[in-house]
Amino acid sequence: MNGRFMSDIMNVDPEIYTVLLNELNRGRDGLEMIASENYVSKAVLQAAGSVLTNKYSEGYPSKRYYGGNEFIDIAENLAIDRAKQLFGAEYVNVQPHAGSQANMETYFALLNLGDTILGMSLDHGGHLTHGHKVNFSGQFYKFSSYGVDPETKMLDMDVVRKRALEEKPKLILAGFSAYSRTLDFKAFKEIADEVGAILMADIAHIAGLVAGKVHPDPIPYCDVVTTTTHKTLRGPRGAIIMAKEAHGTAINKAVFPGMQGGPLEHIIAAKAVCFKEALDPSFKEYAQKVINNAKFLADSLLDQDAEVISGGTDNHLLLIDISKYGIGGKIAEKTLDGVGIFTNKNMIPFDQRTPFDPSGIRIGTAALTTRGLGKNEMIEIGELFVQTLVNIENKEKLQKIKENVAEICNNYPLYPEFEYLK
Ligand code: DSN
Repeated sequence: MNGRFMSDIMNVDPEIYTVLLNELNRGRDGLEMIASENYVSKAVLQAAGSVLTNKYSEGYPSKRYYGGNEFIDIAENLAIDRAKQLFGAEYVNVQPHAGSQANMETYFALLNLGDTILGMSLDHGGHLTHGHKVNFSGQFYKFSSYGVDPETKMLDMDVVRKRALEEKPKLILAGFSAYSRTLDFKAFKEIADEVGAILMADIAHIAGLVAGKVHPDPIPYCDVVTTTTHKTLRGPRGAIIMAKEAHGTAINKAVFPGMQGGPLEHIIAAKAVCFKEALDPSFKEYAQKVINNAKFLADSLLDQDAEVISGGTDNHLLLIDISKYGIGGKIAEKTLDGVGIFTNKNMIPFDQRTPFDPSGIRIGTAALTTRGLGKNEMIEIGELFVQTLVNIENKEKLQKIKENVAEICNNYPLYPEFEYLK
């Protein structure tokens, strides 16, 4: 992406050009701490913005319903082979458009409608597709749940086992979108075997940490593993499904023609680029730094007497109970946004408030680590985070915090080479 490319958009569609420019500048001027976001490389962006968007490729490599896929097949096979190598998976489908679709397609492949799934309670960190009543998952399948311990706010595998013995699920789901500790996949596998359940992991949040070998590996234990590709894995917005070879045919059919039509081959090419980048030894260093930064940030927050759920983190994210500041998540998120600290409001375990204005703020370190920030900045950001929530009514203080945030941002420019035209 260079100035000339952007000048086409500027001439053809100034309104969209302005959106792109403003979004780039918004990112440049703030600290991206939404735990599910990251900054992709220019190589990933180029693949995602490529001519592959022009092509129909329904089917799979060498078995397409349209001609002219000889180059598309190369890209999709590269994506599959690299994902297999990266995660050590027997089978990979790189076509799911997003994490929700990947989960939907997995349930569709392996279950009958109405079957029981045991997953993490949504209030305790599970995801919408893990059984929320307004989501397809909660409407088409019978979900039951396990949650975190009221004291430690961590998963207790004895409780998971008890729930599995009670519910006799057809599938046990290990995964979350807001839990800051590692999952014991071996223990999940033992429970699944004991009750005769399929074991599925949704590693959307931690895929980059798993790929970087700094998080316990679900692949040896699980029948199926789904993940998005754009969070800690740092690829384009999309998803993949990994599985034991025996499930491959059913999953392929569930993805196409079961749930999807034409695959997004420009995004699949961008996934291939992302997997190549993640196979580079430098990605291991990145993944370790993400975890180190999360721990530095947790320590800084704890030093400011913030209520960090479960007392810390083992991965890239942190959940903060903000009740003690006398505000809800909605105003906290808005005020943090105003000083340039981008986060999202989130339910905390046993939350007494609503999802629209919960008691928690979720933060993560994947994007800031990509941007190059380290220990010193994490310590400072922990202080600025708490100072913002303590001074929610103090405009002068908030302005000062905003200036501090701007200084950090200026020291770590985002996409500095982009020649966006003004
Ligand atoms: N919406 C994502 C997250 O923020 O965790 C999960 O899909």
